[in-house]
Amino acid sequence: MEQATQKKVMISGIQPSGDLHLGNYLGPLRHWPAMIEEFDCYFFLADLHTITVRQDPAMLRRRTLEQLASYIACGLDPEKCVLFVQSHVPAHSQLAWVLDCYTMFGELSRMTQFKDKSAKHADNINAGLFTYPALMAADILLYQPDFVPVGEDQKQHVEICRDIANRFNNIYGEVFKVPEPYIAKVGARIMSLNAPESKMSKSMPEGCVFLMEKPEDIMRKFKRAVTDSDTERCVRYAPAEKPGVSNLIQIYAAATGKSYEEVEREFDGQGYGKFKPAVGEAIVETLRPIREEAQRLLTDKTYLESVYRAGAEKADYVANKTLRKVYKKVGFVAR
Ligand code: ATP
Ligand code: LTN
Repeated sequence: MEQATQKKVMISGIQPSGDLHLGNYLGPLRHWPAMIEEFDCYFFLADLHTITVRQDPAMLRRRTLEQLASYIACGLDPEKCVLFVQSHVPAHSQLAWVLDCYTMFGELSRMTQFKDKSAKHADNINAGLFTYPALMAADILLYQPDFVPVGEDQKQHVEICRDIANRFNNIYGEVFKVPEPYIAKVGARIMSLNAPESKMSKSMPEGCVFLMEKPEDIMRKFKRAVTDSDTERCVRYAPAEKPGVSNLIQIYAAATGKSYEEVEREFDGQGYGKFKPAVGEAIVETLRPIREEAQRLLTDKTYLESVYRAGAEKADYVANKTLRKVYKKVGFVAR
């Protein structure tokens, strides 16, 4: 580990609170395999974060393993990056408490995700939901990363993480590296297939395509995708006027690596009838090898266990170095 620190460091996580979907894949996940070649990468399953909203314990366990299998199936080779479960590395919770004390009530109150989730779960506006960004800052700062690859919706959380790090550094000296968010341009905000004004999300399953979904179900969702009621019915990228079609263009471009102009040219004069199934097929073929490999890995629990155990050990080592430094700086007596 020590000599590898010449490379830039990256960290990111996804909550195993629902099955992984196309938004998670085309937004952050699909970019990660290339990053492991270039950077020292840490990818984790953010299980501590999931309990800010009530979870079914058995489902959470199942999804955590499934998500790990999907990470590997998407190309995250555990030999080349560190894959771990957040709750296996106690330093996350330990640093989160310290950072809670350097995070302001006012700044937490401004977080869009807190406002959205407390509106959605009005019966359970718990302290964890409110202080979530401090835990996320701990997740990040423990590893002294240069970049944090996330989807557009997490930018605000990376920004508050930077503010917390700067505040701490201003008091105690350069303890934390202040990381940059890393947001891919194409695919950063995939919209729901049946409500293209909202982001694709597991809480709206009809407009959401899951990575483990059967090809026929994926095709059905794409064929039913909402397009636009304009009269020209042409495949043209114009998000404000034609959100449905533009979203499909974005999905097709992300899956095939083509530019928006190339996609427009390919379907020029063909109407939506041909375009929608073509996008569906491109996604079915993109997801097929991932689904098959994840299913295969899920039959080998011993292997998955060996991956997350080794990951926790490596993560623990790096995280504890930062945690010890922080404890010392704030004045805790070493054990
Ligand atoms: P929810 O359904 O509760 O909104 P989610 O599906 O967005 O949750 P998260 O765990 O919040 O799942 O997101 C994991 C990662 O995927 C984050 O980096 C997030 O930015 C990204 N992401 C989620 N949805 C999309 C989307 N529709 N388009 C692009 N990126 C997305
Ligand atoms: N908040 C993120 C998940 C997450 C994360 C992180 C992402 C938790 N900790 C650290 C990047 C870095 C989400 O809900 N998608």
